Amino acid sequence: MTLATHLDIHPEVATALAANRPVVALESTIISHGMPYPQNVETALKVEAEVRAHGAVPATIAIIKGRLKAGLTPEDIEHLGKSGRDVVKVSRRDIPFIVAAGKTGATTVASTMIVAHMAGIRVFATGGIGGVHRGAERSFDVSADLQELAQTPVTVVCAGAKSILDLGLTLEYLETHGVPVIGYRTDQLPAFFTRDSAFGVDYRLDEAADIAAAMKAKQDLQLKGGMVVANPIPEAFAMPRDKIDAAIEQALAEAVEQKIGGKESTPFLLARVCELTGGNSLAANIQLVLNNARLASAIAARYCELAA
Ligand code: PSU
Ligand code: MN
Repeated sequence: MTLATHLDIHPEVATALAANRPVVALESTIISHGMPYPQNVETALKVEAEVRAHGAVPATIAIIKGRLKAGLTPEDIEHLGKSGRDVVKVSRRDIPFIVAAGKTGATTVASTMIVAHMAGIRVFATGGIGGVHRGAERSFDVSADLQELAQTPVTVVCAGAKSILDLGLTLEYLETHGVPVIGYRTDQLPAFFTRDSAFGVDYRLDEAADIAAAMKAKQDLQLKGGMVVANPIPEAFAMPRDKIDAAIEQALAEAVEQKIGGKESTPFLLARVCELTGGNSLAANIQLVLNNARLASAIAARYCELAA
């Protein structure tokens, strides 16, 4: 039994990897649980096209009928988007059960990193990472994404994290586990819909080549784990902070009222914030993912040059 027993690398992805050409991993929980249909499918396909337009090969990751997939067909993406929350949200702990049962699952940041690493992909673009939830001192709700970043060598390009989370505690957790947070052309941690927050980043790097060089150094030194690259939402799509904050406060209050917990917590909060802020937040969400796809493509290309 080897990895290959369970993993299907799309031929286009496999060819690119073998030739040391840039590949960017993309997640599927954002498709099934992070956005409504049909915008989720349209966005997933647009993000793949954006990666291609920037010289890299996209590898959207999911589990399809028990097979780990690095690279999906448009039909797979349509199915994941249309089924929405009927598709299981799969984080690290869930993988063996979905594989053993031959089921289909949408991969989170954590499980996407795992499959990307199995396939040999170094760079991954998404919207926002999971983190330490507000009130975690009582709920212990800390996303498995953070622990994955501590152990799996994949660079995750995101727009920071939504303030449904406790951003300060999230940074503390990452620091404890040796995960650097890089600000791309910013000194501040972006908070997904807004370009800044009350928090700084660990390192500001202004060029994709500098990020690739840090990845290469980490790899050469055999330091385990990945990196977070925080890429602020483009100015034109950033949202007024008070609007977002009000929606987040309401969503958090409803979650407490309805006793939402465990793996349902994040999808519930994301969906409510989206509903409460209307179409604007969805449009912003789509734009920031596209922006991250562009930066991830550039980082992947620069990393390939260093590895050549
Ligand atoms: N944050 C977002 N959009 C998302 C997610 C988080 O702004 O789609 C998804 C990602 O797949 C992330 C997951 O890995 O939620 C985290 O879930 P949890 O907090 O249950 O670990
Ligand atoms: Mn959680």
